[in-house]
Amino acid sequence: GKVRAPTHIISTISDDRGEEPCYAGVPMSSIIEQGLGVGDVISLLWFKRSLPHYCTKFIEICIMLCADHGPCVSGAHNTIVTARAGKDLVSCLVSGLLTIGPRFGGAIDDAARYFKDAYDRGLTPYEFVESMKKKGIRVPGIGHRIKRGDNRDKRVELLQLFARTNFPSVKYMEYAVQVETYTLSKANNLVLNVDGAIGSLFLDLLAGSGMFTKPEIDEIVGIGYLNGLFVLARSIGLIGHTFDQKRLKQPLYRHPWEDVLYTK
Ligand code: Q5B
Repeated sequence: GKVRAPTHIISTISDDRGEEPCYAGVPMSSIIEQGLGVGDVISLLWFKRSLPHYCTKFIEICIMLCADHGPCVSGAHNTIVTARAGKDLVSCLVSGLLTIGPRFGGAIDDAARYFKDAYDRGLTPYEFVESMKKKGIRVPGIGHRIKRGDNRDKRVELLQLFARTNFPSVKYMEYAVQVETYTLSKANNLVLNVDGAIGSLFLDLLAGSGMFTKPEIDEIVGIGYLNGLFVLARSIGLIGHTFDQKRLKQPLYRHPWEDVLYTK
């Protein structure tokens, strides 16, 4: 029989060798003819399957709602400073992206991990939050610099509304809301933030859609796919901030001395 020389790369998500490129086996023309969108393309390339419409719509809503949050957040600030230093688009983009992490935008995976573990183990919100406090870990997905109990994040409300209307189950999100009720009783800034809303709701999507086995869900949460949603979304805004600064011909940024505490 034929002997295949060992390959150096294994790839399972796309193939460009035929007449037209395929994403997870679905030809490009079929994607266009069916009128599919970015949520469907993400489903194919990240999850290697076609997901129901409410799931792909939810993915698209996450992308739209996280595309930008003004010039003052860490990522946009870095991008603006980099653009004003005269750097190219990719440098401006990555300098902003590199701020995404456990405090800013990159708490979605950990929120999903911790909420899933706590819910699946039957911990009450009190037991969960207090156990995190004992370990000295801030609850991922909880807390915001400007959002408060009396000034909720509209993005979180929109995600919750969509999921309550369209998802078969929102048990993880409702658990996250109970956690928020408890954390808000401690401090007014400890709201469920956009990372926590997406993390808990994606657990509901994975568990409730019937499209994923339990080992697959564990693998997705374990590898950490979900911060990818924020990275992808915020790239849209960071690219926008780059163009904005260049269009405005903004000069080199230098932070004012008055705003630095010089001390020994
Ligand atoms: N405390 C987000 O902190 C922030 C606590 C907590 C228990 C918590 C903080 C945090 C977890 C990570 C997370 C995603 C750093 C946020 C995002 C995207 C964004 C951004 C934008 C966009 C804010 C004051 C007191 C202290 C703390 C306690 C705070 N958080 N306790 N669990 N989670 N959250 N990140 O305001 O006793 O005084 O020592 O790390 O989910 O990034 O718009 O800006 O779209 O761009 O700096 O929305 O919550 O508060 O550090 O002064 O803490 O609250 O221990 O207690 P702050 P701090 P104490 S969404």
